[in-house]
Amino acid sequence: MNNLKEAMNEIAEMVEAELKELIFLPETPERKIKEAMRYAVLNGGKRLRPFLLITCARLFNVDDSLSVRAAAALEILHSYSLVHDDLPAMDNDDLRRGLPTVHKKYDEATAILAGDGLLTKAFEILSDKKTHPDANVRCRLVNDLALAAGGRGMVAGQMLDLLAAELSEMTLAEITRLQQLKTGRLISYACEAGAVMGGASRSTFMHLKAYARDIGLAFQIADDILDVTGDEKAVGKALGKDKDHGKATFVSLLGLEEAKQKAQDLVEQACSNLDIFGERAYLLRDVAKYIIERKS
Ligand code: GRG
Repeated sequence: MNNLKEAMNEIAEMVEAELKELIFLPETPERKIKEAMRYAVLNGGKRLRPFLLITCARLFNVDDSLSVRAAAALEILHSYSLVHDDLPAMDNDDLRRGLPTVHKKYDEATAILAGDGLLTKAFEILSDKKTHPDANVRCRLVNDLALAAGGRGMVAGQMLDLLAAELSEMTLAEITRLQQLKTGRLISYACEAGAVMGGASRSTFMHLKAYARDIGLAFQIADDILDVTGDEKAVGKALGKDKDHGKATFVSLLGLEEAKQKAQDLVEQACSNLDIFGERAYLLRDVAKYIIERKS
């Protein structure tokens, strides 16, 4: 696991530097929007999605100078989703990553605009020649992210999540679909984009996709477990909200022990999809385990 920690830190630093360059502060009157965008993106975070993207891309010998841009784009889009999710109209959270949420630090209108700015910035980066020399690859990166994040992906999942607050009963299959859309699709994108950038064969791509689907679900189960057993300081946000709102989660449906077992089974299943890469995929195996053991 030490290797994993080092590798995660190395990639987080690389991505941090890229993010600072990509969202620079202009000396113009609208500087405040860039400040809010930087605040949303540069305030910590595990940088899990960038780690997955760059580590998968390395399996195909993609140069880090290219994959770091795609990874930054994905992290920027992820940050937008958190900014909007925290708004009073959605989850109404005051804390994120242990700091005031963007609408608390600035104001609601600025937080909405910062989210909009981040969302569009992600596509600006992906469509730029500097991200990949092949226009077909850039187009695929853009199209796949639009599908993963939009009304057939994360946004659909968020809609289901809002509707779920009004439903008293949800089945395991319904919760699974909701979470696969809300959090799973972006995690899958991370792995898939690495493979797309590296021109992976269809079968290799499908193995990574299957790995990503399983760790995405395991990630969400771990999140539900943290909501019940986690430490607010370590997690950096208010916990226990799902229970307070009577929302169905993997823990409420399965119970704590079964939820832990399911996450464990998913990680094992995920890792079996990495056999084709042999030893080279050790970091992906380690990060799958980390996902369910994390404290934040
Ligand atoms: C507003 C369109 C829209 C979507 C929001 C992702 C999301 C959809 C909401 C976040 C709500 C939430 C807390 C989901 C649980 C899983 C999750 C995405 C946690 C945050 O991701 P991490 O743990 O965060 O990777 P860091 O801070 O490490 O980047």
